[in-house]
Amino acid sequence: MTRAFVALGGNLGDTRTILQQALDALGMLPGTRLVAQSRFYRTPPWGLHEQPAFLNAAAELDTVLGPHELLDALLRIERDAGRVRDGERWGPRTLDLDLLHMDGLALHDDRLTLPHPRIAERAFVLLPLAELAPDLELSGQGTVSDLLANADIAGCEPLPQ
Ligand code: PH2
Ligand code: MG
Ligand code: MG
Repeated sequence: MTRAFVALGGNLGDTRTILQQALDALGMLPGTRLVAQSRFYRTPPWGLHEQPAFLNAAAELDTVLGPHELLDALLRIERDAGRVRDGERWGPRTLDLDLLHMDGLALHDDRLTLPHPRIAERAFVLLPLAELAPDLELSGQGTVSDLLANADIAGCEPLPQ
Protein backbone atom coordinates (compact mmCIF):
# COMPACT_ATOMS: atom_id res chain seq x y z
CA MET A 1 0.00 0.00 0.00
CA THR A 2 1.35 3.41 -0.93
CA ARG A 3 0.06 6.83 0.10
CA ALA A 4 -0.53 9.04 -2.97
CA PHE A 5 -1.74 12.61 -3.54
CA VAL A 6 -3.64 13.77 -6.62
CA ALA A 7 -4.54 17.32 -7.70
CA LEU A 8 -7.92 17.86 -9.33
CA GLY A 9 -8.92 20.83 -11.46
CA GLY A 10 -11.33 21.95 -14.14
CA ASN A 11 -13.02 24.99 -15.63
CA LEU A 12 -15.46 23.73 -18.27
CA GLY A 13 -18.97 22.46 -17.53
CA ASP A 14 -20.44 21.68 -14.12
CA THR A 15 -17.04 21.49 -12.47
CA ARG A 16 -18.28 20.94 -8.94
CA THR A 17 -20.13 17.79 -10.01
CA ILE A 18 -17.28 16.67 -12.27
CA LEU A 19 -14.72 16.99 -9.46
CA GLN A 20 -16.91 15.12 -6.97
CA GLN A 21 -17.52 12.32 -9.49
CA ALA A 22 -13.76 12.13 -10.09
CA LEU A 23 -13.12 11.86 -6.34
CA ASP A 24 -15.66 9.03 -6.14
CA ALA A 25 -14.03 7.33 -9.15
CA LEU A 26 -10.60 7.55 -7.48
CA GLY A 27 -11.97 5.75 -4.43
CA MET A 28 -13.38 2.97 -6.63
CA LEU A 29 -10.11 2.16 -8.42
CA PRO A 30 -8.88 -1.38 -7.84
CA GLY A 31 -6.87 -1.73 -4.65
CA THR A 32 -7.43 1.91 -3.81
CA ARG A 33 -9.07 3.83 -0.96
CA LEU A 34 -9.92 7.52 -0.90
CA VAL A 35 -8.45 8.52 2.48
CA ALA A 36 -9.43 12.20 2.39
CA GLN A 37 -10.52 14.96 0.06
CA SER A 38 -9.89 18.69 0.46
CA ARG A 39 -12.42 21.44 0.11
CA PHE A 40 -12.98 22.86 -3.37
CA TYR A 41 -11.28 26.18 -4.16
CA ARG A 42 -12.18 28.74 -6.79
CA THR A 43 -8.84 29.87 -8.26
CA PRO A 44 -7.78 32.41 -10.88
CA PRO A 45 -6.53 30.82 -14.11
CA TRP A 46 -2.77 30.37 -14.05
CA GLY A 47 -0.55 30.22 -17.13
CA LEU A 48 -3.17 31.36 -19.63
CA HIS A 49 -5.30 34.16 -18.21
CA GLU A 50 -8.13 34.50 -20.73
CA GLN A 51 -10.26 31.60 -19.54
CA PRO A 52 -12.86 30.95 -16.84
CA ALA A 53 -11.84 30.54 -13.17
CA PHE A 54 -10.95 27.00 -12.11
CA LEU A 55 -12.17 24.84 -9.29
CA ASN A 56 -9.33 22.91 -7.66
CA ALA A 57 -9.12 20.22 -4.99
CA ALA A 58 -6.78 17.51 -3.76
CA ALA A 59 -7.20 13.84 -2.87
CA GLU A 60 -5.26 11.54 -0.57
CA LEU A 61 -5.25 7.87 -1.58
CA ASP A 62 -3.93 4.57 -0.35
CA THR A 63 -3.28 2.32 -3.32
CA VAL A 64 -1.63 -0.88 -4.39
CA LEU A 65 -1.33 0.53 -7.93
CA GLY A 66 2.11 1.45 -9.16
CA PRO A 67 2.76 5.00 -10.40
CA HIS A 68 2.20 4.23 -14.08
CA GLU A 69 -0.91 2.15 -13.37
CA LEU A 70 -2.27 5.04 -11.31
CA LEU A 71 -1.39 7.51 -14.07
CA ASP A 72 -3.25 5.35 -16.62
CA ALA A 73 -6.24 5.29 -14.28
CA LEU A 74 -6.19 9.10 -13.92
CA LEU A 75 -6.12 9.53 -17.70
CA ARG A 76 -9.07 7.14 -18.02
CA ILE A 77 -11.11 9.10 -15.46
CA GLU A 78 -10.26 12.33 -17.34
CA ARG A 79 -11.46 10.79 -20.61
CA ASP A 80 -14.65 9.53 -18.97
CA ALA A 81 -15.33 13.13 -17.88
CA GLY A 82 -15.12 14.26 -21.50
CA ARG A 83 -11.55 15.57 -21.44
CA VAL A 84 -10.17 16.14 -24.93
CA ARG A 85 -6.45 16.57 -25.27
CA ASP A 86 -6.30 18.64 -28.43
CA GLY A 87 -6.47 21.99 -26.64
CA GLU A 88 -3.86 24.51 -25.70
CA ARG A 89 -1.32 23.84 -23.00
CA TRP A 90 -2.77 25.37 -19.81
CA GLY A 91 -6.08 25.99 -21.62
CA PRO A 92 -9.63 25.22 -20.47
CA ARG A 93 -10.47 21.63 -19.54
CA THR A 94 -13.36 19.65 -18.05
CA LEU A 95 -11.09 17.65 -15.74
CA ASP A 96 -7.39 17.54 -15.01
CA LEU A 97 -5.98 14.94 -12.62
CA ASP A 98 -2.30 15.35 -11.79
CA LEU A 99 -0.35 12.83 -9.75
CA LEU A 100 1.59 14.94 -7.26
CA HIS A 101 3.41 12.55 -4.98
CA MET A 102 3.68 8.91 -3.91
CA ASP A 103 5.37 8.09 -0.60
CA GLY A 104 8.96 7.00 -1.04
CA LEU A 105 8.98 7.47 -4.80
CA ALA A 106 11.13 9.76 -6.92
CA LEU A 107 11.11 9.09 -10.64
CA HIS A 108 11.49 10.80 -13.96
CA ASP A 109 10.63 9.30 -17.32
CA ASP A 110 8.88 10.42 -20.49
CA ARG A 111 5.41 9.99 -18.93
CA LEU A 112 5.79 10.97 -15.32
CA THR A 113 7.92 12.96 -12.87
CA LEU A 114 7.46 12.44 -9.12
CA PRO A 115 7.14 14.49 -7.10
CA HIS A 116 5.35 16.68 -9.64
CA PRO A 117 7.97 19.32 -10.56
CA ARG A 118 5.71 22.40 -10.53
CA ILE A 119 3.92 22.17 -7.19
CA ALA A 120 5.93 24.97 -5.58
CA GLU A 121 4.74 27.66 -7.99
CA ARG A 122 1.03 26.73 -7.88
CA ALA A 123 -1.15 28.03 -5.05
CA PHE A 124 -4.09 26.19 -6.62
CA VAL A 125 -2.28 22.91 -5.85
CA LEU A 126 -0.72 23.91 -2.51
CA LEU A 127 -3.87 25.28 -0.83
CA PRO A 128 -5.93 22.07 -1.07
CA LEU A 129 -2.87 19.86 -0.52
CA ALA A 130 -2.02 21.75 2.69
CA GLU A 131 -5.41 20.75 4.15
CA LEU A 132 -4.46 17.08 3.75
CA ALA A 133 -0.69 16.99 4.29
CA PRO A 134 0.91 20.23 5.54
CA ASP A 135 4.02 18.38 6.75
CA LEU A 136 4.52 16.34 3.59
CA GLU A 137 8.09 16.73 2.39
CA LEU A 138 8.32 17.01 -1.38
CA SER A 139 11.84 15.86 -2.05
CA GLY A 140 13.93 18.74 -3.28
CA GLN A 141 11.14 21.32 -2.84
CA GLY A 142 10.44 21.54 0.94
CA THR A 143 7.30 20.87 2.96
CA VAL A 144 3.86 21.74 1.65
CA SER A 145 3.28 24.36 4.36
CA ASP A 146 6.68 26.02 3.69
CA LEU A 147 5.89 26.19 -0.01
CA LEU A 148 2.41 27.56 0.69
CA ALA A 149 3.87 30.29 2.92
CA ASN A 150 5.78 31.56 -0.13
CA ALA A 151 2.98 31.12 -2.67
CA ASP A 152 0.75 33.85 -4.09
CA ILE A 153 -2.74 32.80 -3.00
CA ALA A 154 -4.45 36.02 -4.16
CA GLY A 155 -7.91 35.34 -5.53
CA CYS A 156 -8.06 31.72 -4.29
CA GLU A 157 -11.14 31.02 -2.15
CA PRO A 158 -12.69 27.86 -0.69
CA LEU A 159 -16.26 27.25 -1.86
CA PRO A 160 -18.88 27.34 0.87
CA GLN A 161 -19.66 23.70 1.71
N1 PH2 B 1 -4.50 24.07 -14.60
C1 PH2 B 1 -3.81 24.35 -15.67
C2 PH2 B 1 -3.53 25.70 -16.12
N2 PH2 B 1 -3.97 26.71 -15.22
N3 PH2 B 1 -5.08 27.41 -13.28
C3 PH2 B 1 -5.76 27.10 -12.18
N4 PH2 B 1 -6.18 28.08 -11.39
N5 PH2 B 1 -6.05 25.80 -11.83
C4 PH2 B 1 -5.66 24.77 -12.60
O1 PH2 B 1 -5.92 23.58 -12.26
C5 PH2 B 1 -4.93 25.07 -13.78
C6 PH2 B 1 -4.65 26.40 -14.10
C7 PH2 B 1 -3.29 23.27 -16.51
O2 PH2 B 1 -3.36 22.03 -15.95
MG1 MG C 1 -2.48 20.26 -14.49
MG1 MG D 1 -2.63 17.19 -16.15
